Amino acid sequence: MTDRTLILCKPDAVERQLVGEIVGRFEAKQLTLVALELRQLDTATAEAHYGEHAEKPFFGELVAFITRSPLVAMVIEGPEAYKVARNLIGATNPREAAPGTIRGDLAIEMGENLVHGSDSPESAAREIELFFPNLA
Ligand code: DAT
Ligand code: MG
Repeated sequence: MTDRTLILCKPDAVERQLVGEIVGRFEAKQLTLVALELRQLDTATAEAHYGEHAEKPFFGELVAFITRSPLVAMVIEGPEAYKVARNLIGATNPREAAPGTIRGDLAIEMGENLVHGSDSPESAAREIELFFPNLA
């Protein structure tokens, strides 16, 4: 069974017209697209998605950011998909993200770091169910 993971091209990625660039990096790595949709997140879904951060001081900003304009949600598939995708995405703080990663090459602010990728197989399963409940 090939692994699947959830990726979000966050609102800043859509606003900056970087979706093609970002999707292209996953495709070039040979991760396969399974689902992809442009959508506007509502607050309840955003709060559920980032539930692990509910007590953090930046939670309000995070939810405001992720709901401010449409994002592109997608599921990609491949061996150890979540891990491979996280390596392509780079460190959470774009200023520390390695060159060659999406954040390392294209972002500079923590609050506008372009991409989300599930951080474990368990997170991937939960997040795929949240965003694409009809996916087999
Ligand atoms: P990641 O997106 O790399 O999985 P995370 O799950 O720890 O990182 O945090 C989710 C998002 O929250 C992250 O992409 C950017 C924001 N964030 C994390 N830590 C933050 C902080 N200390 N200050 C402001 N925003 C932060
Ligand atoms: Mg995370």
